[in-house]
Amino acid sequence: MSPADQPEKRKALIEDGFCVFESILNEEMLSRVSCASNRLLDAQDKEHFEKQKSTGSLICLYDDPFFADLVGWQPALDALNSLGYVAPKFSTGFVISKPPHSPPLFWHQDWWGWEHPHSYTPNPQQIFLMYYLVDTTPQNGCLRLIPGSHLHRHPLHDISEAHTEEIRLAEDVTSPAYLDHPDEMDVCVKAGDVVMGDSRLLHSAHANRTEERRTVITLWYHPIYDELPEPMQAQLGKRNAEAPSQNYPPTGVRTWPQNAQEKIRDLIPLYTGDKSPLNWNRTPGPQLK
Ligand SMILES: O=C(O)CCC(=O)C(=O)O
Repeated sequence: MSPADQPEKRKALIEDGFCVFESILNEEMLSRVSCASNRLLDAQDKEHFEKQKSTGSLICLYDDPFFADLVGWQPALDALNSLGYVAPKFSTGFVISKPPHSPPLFWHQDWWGWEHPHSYTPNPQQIFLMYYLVDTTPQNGCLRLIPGSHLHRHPLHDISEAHTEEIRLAEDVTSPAYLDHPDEMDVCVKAGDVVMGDSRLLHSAHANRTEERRTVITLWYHPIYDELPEPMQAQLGKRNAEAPSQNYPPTGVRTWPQNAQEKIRDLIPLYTGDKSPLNWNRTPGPQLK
């Protein structure tokens, strides 16, 4: 990792698990991202929202090559750079939108590499960049999180696994998976700010009790990809081979037209070594104390 121009933000990201950069999207870009997101949201059928009650929506941004412009957005890459992350890689992202009057999001963390000892060290293997497209408050479903839970075990780690069908359907919003917790912190932001957070951090979102849609675009980057253990690199890079064959049709970024791929070429992780991909496991082990 290189020296940081923003040592306080880097300290916050590493120790608390998150930091915020203000006004990363200018008005024009905010409007372009909002149009593309609304287009995708409006194209979903009713069933999509019914299946994702708690999240709101979960649309992969590889569904629209416009998002290459957001993934490669220079002010965000400059912000990463200012934390000392000069060669980040990108894996995937989602359009997550809470419709008016929708339930809270369940508590969860998003890291999948818990079977490797590197996952129990401070530097983030994967971070989220969350762009909220409207100003957020506890009333319209702002982000809430448990500071420090990326490095330390918390009782909310023991609730059921994230993204199971039961939990996605928000059938019982009185379960601890959705409730406020005394250790939680609300992160309210302005449209166009970006929240950067460690994927291991426990987080969720309040219910949307307003009449307006509340959308966030979550992008996952790997700030120290080159320093990650090879099995992690292999898991991230295996799907990006440049010449997919008939047996292996293109997935992810390789489904985008060439000009969109080109825009984020330096951010695409490519793994050419011979290690097997690390097993995908979203449950932290007993090493998390
Ligand atoms: O909807 C939100 O505010 C948070 C989304 C989220 O938890 C995620 O992208 O992992």
